[in-house]
Amino acid sequence: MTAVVANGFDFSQYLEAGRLKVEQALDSSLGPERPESLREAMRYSLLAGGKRLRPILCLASCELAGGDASLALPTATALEMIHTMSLIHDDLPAMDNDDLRRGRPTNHKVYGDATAILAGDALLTRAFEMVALRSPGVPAERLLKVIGELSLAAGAPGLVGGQIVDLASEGVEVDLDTLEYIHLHKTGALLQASVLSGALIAGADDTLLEALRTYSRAIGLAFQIIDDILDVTASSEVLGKTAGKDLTADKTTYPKLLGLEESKARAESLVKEACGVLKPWSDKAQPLLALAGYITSRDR
Ligand code: GRG
Repeated sequence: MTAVVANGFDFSQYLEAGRLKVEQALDSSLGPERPESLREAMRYSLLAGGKRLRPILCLASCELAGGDASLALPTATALEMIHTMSLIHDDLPAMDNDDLRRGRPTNHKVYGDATAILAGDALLTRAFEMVALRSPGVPAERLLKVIGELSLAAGAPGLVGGQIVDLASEGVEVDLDTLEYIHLHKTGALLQASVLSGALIAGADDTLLEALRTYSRAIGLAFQIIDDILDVTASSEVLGKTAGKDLTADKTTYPKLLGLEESKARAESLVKEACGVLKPWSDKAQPLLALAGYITSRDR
């Protein structure tokens, strides 16, 4: 990625430093799972790379709220665990039935369906363990709020609800409202929880939390619009997952409803809205502002 430097803030460097911090934390987050086959399947998907956007958003928002990012690191790993489990389950034959993820064969292709389901289950429950039992130094009432946000984002009010509507929408005409519902739940909910949980750990006040709620809703929707666009414009090699999947599965997408140009314009306008609400925090918000821009400029 080319260096993006604004007001002395080097975003490429920030992103890479955040990614390395998260990779290290993820590497040491598992153990002592038994049997070894379960541990291996969990590690296979958790340590397969990925942009690590959710944990980085969490750390950035903790810092914006005046917190020490290291206190948010266990929650940041928890977010990546929930995200990874959702990818493992999404790729199963009963769901999107895919064989390529993060540039490698999907979890069930390597370990079989049963182990993939259980590795996902173990990652999901480990995520809550990370917050409840492995977050030293954070007051219990803040952790409780984080657990609440993660529960809402992962369950029926979030990812699960979005996924159900998404699966039910294959091969049928879907209007823009339904598509927005799918995107906000299937993808937006966890991105929102990433931003909010970092701020909650830092003890953010209601004004900042409300601004971050608006910011994260907008970037969550923009993220999935760009995902829809990349599905038709990028290659499987670059994406690390099967390109053109939405077309094959006969899914309604933003490009299908609005065309490529208008979809891109909508994503950009959402990012503008997201950045607008953080204006009062200007300098301290540089990482979150740059992360919002990255969402529309990314190529994978
Ligand atoms: C969480 C209990 C629970 C169940 C999961 C399977 C399922 C229910 C939901 C599917 C959610 C899903 C796969 C949404 C797609 C989100 C998305 C855009 C993924 C790609 O995210 P990136 O681009 O991927 O951040 P990397 O690999 O970079 O992390």
